[in-house]
Amino acid sequence: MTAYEYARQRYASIGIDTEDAIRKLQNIHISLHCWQADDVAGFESDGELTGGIQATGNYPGKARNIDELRADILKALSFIPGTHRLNLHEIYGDFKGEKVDRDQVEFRHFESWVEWAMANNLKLDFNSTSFSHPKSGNLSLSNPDPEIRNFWIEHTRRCRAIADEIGRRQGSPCVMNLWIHDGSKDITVNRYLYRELLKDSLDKIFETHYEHMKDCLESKVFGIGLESYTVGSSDFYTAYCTQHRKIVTLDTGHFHPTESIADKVSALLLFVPELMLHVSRPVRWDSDHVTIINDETLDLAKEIVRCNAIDRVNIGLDYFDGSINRIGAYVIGTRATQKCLMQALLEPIETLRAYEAADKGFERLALLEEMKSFPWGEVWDEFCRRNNVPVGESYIAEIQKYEDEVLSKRD
Ligand code: RNT
Ligand code: ZN
Repeated sequence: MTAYEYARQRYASIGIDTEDAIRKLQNIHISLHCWQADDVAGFESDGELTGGIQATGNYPGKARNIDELRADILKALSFIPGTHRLNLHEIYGDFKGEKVDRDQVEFRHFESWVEWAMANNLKLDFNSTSFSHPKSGNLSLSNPDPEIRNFWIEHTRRCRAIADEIGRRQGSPCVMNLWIHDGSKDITVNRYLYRELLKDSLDKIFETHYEHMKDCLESKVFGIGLESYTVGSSDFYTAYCTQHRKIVTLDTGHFHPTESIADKVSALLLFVPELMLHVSRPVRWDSDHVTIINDETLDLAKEIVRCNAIDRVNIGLDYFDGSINRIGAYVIGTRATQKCLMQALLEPIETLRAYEAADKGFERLALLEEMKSFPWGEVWDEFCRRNNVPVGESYIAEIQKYEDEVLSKRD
């Protein structure tokens, strides 16, 4: 009997069909964030990263141009089972040496991305970019200066049009995330005004209705150098998205450290159409460490499955660790997210719910504990095998090889 066969029988003994879990996981497409490959630099300018975010580490081999970035993404994907999506930021356009300001960007700057993605069986998602620009300052869409605010409104409107065209061409809606860094470092006495301006900017941005893209809005607690006030807070966007039927983006690093992101899934899905996730691993702050299997990621995956919401939750990653091999970082984080989903899909939910309904607290807790040592890893290995990607740790050597042959030759 193979290890998988044993696992299949063990799960069957508690009424779980591992084949069904494998089928479902095959249909979950993770949106890989393009910005792990180059520490959020992009191809627009050589300017520094601003907007209160920071990629730490100086590991050699980061992608320096569009060809290297694409090669790195494909390399990472070769170690990740399933078919996935790539999440682009506006600053990753194919500008071909042209200086294209953010209020000038057009679909043509992303046409080669769409062609490349289609040739590689990838779908694209999109993000407007408020940071790393001379007009970023501390306030963009909430700036009282009409010239600056209108600049960012125009940028974001154009990004929605680009996302719509991407979605139309790829035959799958392009999910466009809107995160802005707007905030302030110290005590702020005009909080209402900036939020009023942001609300007005959003209303203007969303005036056009599109068929092939989906809007989502991402909140945050604070940024570096913007510690005291964030215009786009969680309350602000929860209210806005509820009122306007927009998608809420939950970045797992954007809440107070003891807040459960998993618990937000059922609360929000009663009021907004869908969720977008930026799965990350905050260490003490929104440090954007590589996602791993931990209680937070597992709880989140379980809540998605328990809410029967796989079709209403768009799962993306968002971390930028420049201190380790960046392709390895993609592989670890994506596989970890999928492994958490695998465990969630193998949960005996009906039995657990029956215990709960009957007030059988001991039985519920005992089964949850026993599930932790069930052979889910064998089911995961089988999933990898069927997808022709390395099983277990064997990708470590392959990534080392890519580092020796390709990454170490950069710089
Ligand atoms: C920043 C947000 C945002 C960014 C990307 C680059 O705190 O998480 O999602 O990480 O837009
Ligand atoms: Zn994020």
